[in-house]
Amino acid sequence: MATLEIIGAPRSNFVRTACIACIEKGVPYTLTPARPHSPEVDVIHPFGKIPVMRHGGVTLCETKAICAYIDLAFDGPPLMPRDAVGAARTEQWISLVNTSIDPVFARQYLLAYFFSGQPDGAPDRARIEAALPKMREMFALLDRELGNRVDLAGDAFTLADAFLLPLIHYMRVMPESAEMFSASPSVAAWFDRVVARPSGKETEPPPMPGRG
Ligand SMILES: N[C@@H](CCC(=O)N[C@@H](CS)C(=O)NCC(=O)O)C(=O)O
Repeated sequence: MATLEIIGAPRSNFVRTACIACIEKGVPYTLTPARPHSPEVDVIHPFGKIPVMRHGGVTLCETKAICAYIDLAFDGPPLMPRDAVGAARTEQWISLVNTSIDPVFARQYLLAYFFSGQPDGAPDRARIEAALPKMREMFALLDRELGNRVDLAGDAFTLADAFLLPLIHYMRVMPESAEMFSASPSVAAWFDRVVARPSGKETEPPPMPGRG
């Protein structure tokens, strides 16, 4: 069978999640750099988003679906718990990250810095300021939750951690979110643990222009 191919930009948090899933599962993969809405992406994702995946005749889009395929099609440690409660808790946290946390941390806050749409490319301060109260609430939630457990959904690494890690990676380095990160000791301790795994180290993205 052909090598599994993840297609997307290495700086994308969702692309990194798919790569982490491959490494945690022990699945060899290649990462083919591609931007959203490029032809190789559009042919697989109906809305041109990254990552997309090819494995032999199987093509898939949407990170959670790609990760489910990686988890179920290969031998290796489970990325989702196989018991009902553990699986549901993991799904719950993936959903919270994807539908509430990513839209604020990445789509609102990070994009206001890096893809502000301002003519001079300057950060969109209004968008940033509007995100900050929501970000504070989310950091407080994560800090409470991660204070009770080793990993986001339980006491072992799961896909929930793979979805959150790439977002926190960027939160550590941007000015306002770095302050929130420093004031969240349980988030910081969790981040140090997950980023030290081979999947965290091997998928570290290139720094954003002007940032670590
Ligand atoms: N629901 C998608 C979201 C993926 C996503 O938003 N990827 C971003 C890059 S991090 C993207 O392709 N953005 C371009 C766009 O939304 O048009 C998934 O889980 O894979």
